Amino acid sequence: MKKVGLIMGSDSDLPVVKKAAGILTELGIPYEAHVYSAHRTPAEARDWSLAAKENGFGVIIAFAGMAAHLAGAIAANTTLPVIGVPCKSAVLEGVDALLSTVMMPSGIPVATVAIDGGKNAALLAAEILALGDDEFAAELDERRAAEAKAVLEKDAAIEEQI
Ligand code: RP5
Repeated sequence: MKKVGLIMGSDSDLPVVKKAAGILTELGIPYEAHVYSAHRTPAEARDWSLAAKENGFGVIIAFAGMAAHLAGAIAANTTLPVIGVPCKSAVLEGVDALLSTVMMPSGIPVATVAIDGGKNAALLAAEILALGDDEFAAELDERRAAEAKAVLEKDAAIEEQI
């Protein structure tokens, strides 16, 4: 299976990155994580993105806060699917990063998930990889069914209490 690249703008984004890494580990998807900033280390972010496809990556998840240009800067250098995760900051609670990540000009797409949405980013990456792997797609269907069952069990438990 192709790898997922987890690129964060700062090591302060690590708690959100770990949410994604946990899901990828559960699903058996190989990944690599790096700290490359669109602003502080633009050359490294560019070089990694340019080589990502030939280095065996299938999807890239970019995590950044504040004036978050990382996902767009990566997407500018590859046609691999790029998922952007806006990370919460102290001042504007992540709305700054959400708008910076989601409002890409046409031509360079970034699939943006919720603020601090590391888990959904990993699940979306898994669904993209599953497009070319029927067996893995069936695993994702089973996982979804198990989660639905757990919700219905909670529904039954609530009905007994109220
Ligand atoms: C962004 O600035 C990073 O992605 C991080 O979310 C934010 C703050 O970075 P630090 O000042 O904590 O390194 O580039």
